[in-house]
Amino acid sequence: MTVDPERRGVPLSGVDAASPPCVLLLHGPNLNLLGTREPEIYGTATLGDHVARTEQAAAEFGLTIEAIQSNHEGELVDAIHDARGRCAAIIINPGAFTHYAWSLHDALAAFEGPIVEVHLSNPNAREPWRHTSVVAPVASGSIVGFGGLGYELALRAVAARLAERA
Ligand code: CA2
Repeated sequence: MTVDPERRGVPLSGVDAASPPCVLLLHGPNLNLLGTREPEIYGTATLGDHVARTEQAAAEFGLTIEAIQSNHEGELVDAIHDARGRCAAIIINPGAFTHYAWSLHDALAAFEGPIVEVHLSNPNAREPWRHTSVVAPVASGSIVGFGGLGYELALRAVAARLAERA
């Protein structure tokens, strides 16, 4: 693998070493509407803003971001499958799927790299039905309640985990 010496590169094993390691950034339902409604809960940044912020953090570590948003559970499952053996890590905000989509749990369980669950709001401080995450048990960790900063923190956590594995 070629690492830009100006960057804090993340060595990898088990993924395609020919190109810069990718991190799959997944977003679930309705998150395409960020910035248009409920700014008091989710802030004013758009999904594009969050992706750009994560890309910027990734560049520091010689990582690239592959960003996918879908309102369809099966498409997210397919994206996770497609990342196996190809992407180094996954950062996922599954939206409301967090609370009941066991297919995402199972797909993520079959992914070999670090997984970070991100939520803009703190679901544990909201309605009781948001207190359960079916993704958390198969994630390396969860970052909740810090708005867009959560994506940057997640990227740093991923880079640290990948460096440990090298
Ligand atoms: O806090 C988060 O990041 C959530 O994943 C956001 C989900 C919610 O179901 C989770 O409990 C916590 C909902 C995202 C809906 O976002 C919208 C944004 C603007 C307009 C409408 C929906």
